[in-house]
Amino acid sequence: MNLGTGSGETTVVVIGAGPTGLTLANMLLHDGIPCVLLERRDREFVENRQRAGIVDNRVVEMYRDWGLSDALGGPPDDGYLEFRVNGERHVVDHGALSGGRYGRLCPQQVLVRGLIAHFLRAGGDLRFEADAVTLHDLDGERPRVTYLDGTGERVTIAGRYVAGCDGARGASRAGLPDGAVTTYTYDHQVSWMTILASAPPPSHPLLAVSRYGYAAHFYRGPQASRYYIQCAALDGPEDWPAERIWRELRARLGDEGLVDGPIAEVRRVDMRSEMCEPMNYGSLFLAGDSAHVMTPMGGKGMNLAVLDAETLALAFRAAVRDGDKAGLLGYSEVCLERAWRYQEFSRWMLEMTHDAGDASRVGTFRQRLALTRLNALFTDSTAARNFGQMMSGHW
Ligand code: RFL
Repeated sequence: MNLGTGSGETTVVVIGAGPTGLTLANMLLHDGIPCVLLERRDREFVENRQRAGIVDNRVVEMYRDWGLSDALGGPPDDGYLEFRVNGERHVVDHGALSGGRYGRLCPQQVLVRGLIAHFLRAGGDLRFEADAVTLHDLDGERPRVTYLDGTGERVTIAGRYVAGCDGARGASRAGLPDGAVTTYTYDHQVSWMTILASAPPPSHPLLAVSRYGYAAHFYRGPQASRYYIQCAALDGPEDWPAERIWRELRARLGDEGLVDGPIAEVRRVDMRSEMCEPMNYGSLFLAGDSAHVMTPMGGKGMNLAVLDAETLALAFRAAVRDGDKAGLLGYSEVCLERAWRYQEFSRWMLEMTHDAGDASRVGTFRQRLALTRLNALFTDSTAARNFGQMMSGHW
């Protein structure tokens, strides 16, 4: 049988070159464990996909420990987060509250570019435009992955393990047999318009609680910002022309002097969470967004995703080098415990920042609860310290 050019054998087939797959593949390469990384899109697309913007301290330390610090760009995060409550400023110094643990303002596409460069420099096997990726024989000891290469030729890679790092709608989840995992989904009943613009970033990440609805403003580069504006569930970008965006941002941020700029992207994002249990089936291990989706609130999705990659890399190292499978057996439990903790944090912040502003959505009772929660963050040192620890990723 002609297996196709590029067909062959490896130890781990990693599917998806987002932050999770690239982190895992770099760690495997570091440990000398053969792997092939398959990505559906082309390199330019992957390197320019803009999403997250903050790498927390725990993840900064993780990359340092694996010799991957060169993949991180962007300035250090000074550890300040501003809550603006109906125009009133409250700056929380979560860096100090976590004991001096600072992250990086590193946009996701910058991290992805850095991880790709590191992997290729180290001689990694990364195949872009791998179409129709399909998983086979996952319940045996010799799983295979097939795909169509850029010329349309079918390629087969046999491995010992498959790492599904291809997001919630990738081939890995689709390749699971019915009933292999249970998926829990939750609709938070909140939607945002997310806006990317060439406009000055704020001096600190800024979350605005307001009677007009939630808004936020984040760094995405020296002259680039991301904004979030809470919007109606059925709104589309066409309902948000530039003039409305800047008017609403000025009202919600309580800043008439907010400097605007050319808008590059307007998109609606619905706040949804998703959890898959367990995170493995046979020789397949899910990691990152393929196993759990968080809302962007709290900025934890990417940070959580790449922590899965490290847990899995350590488990593969023990299994492949020493024949010790305990890490793989415990992988799902360890990751799920962390993921539920992050989901809880994200939901806690979502309620606090959205319910405290506009009482017409949740009623006055819940508004008061949310304001009490916010106030505790500003006045209660234990609550503030807990928050600082979650922000840094150390808890
Ligand atoms: P990714 O980044 O989706 O990468 C998956 C990769 O797999 C590829 N792929 C396939 N490859 C081969 N075959 C297939 N069939 C494939 N199907 C898909 C894809 O092309 C892609 O390259 O998942 P990964 O690596 O697990 O990383 C997860 C993060 O991307 C995600 O958690 C964050 O972006 C979430 N997130 C945020 N996280 C934070 O930590 N802080 C933030 O501030 C933050 N803001 C955000 C966010 C997500 C957002 N979106 C997507 C709603 C803001 C937004 C707007």
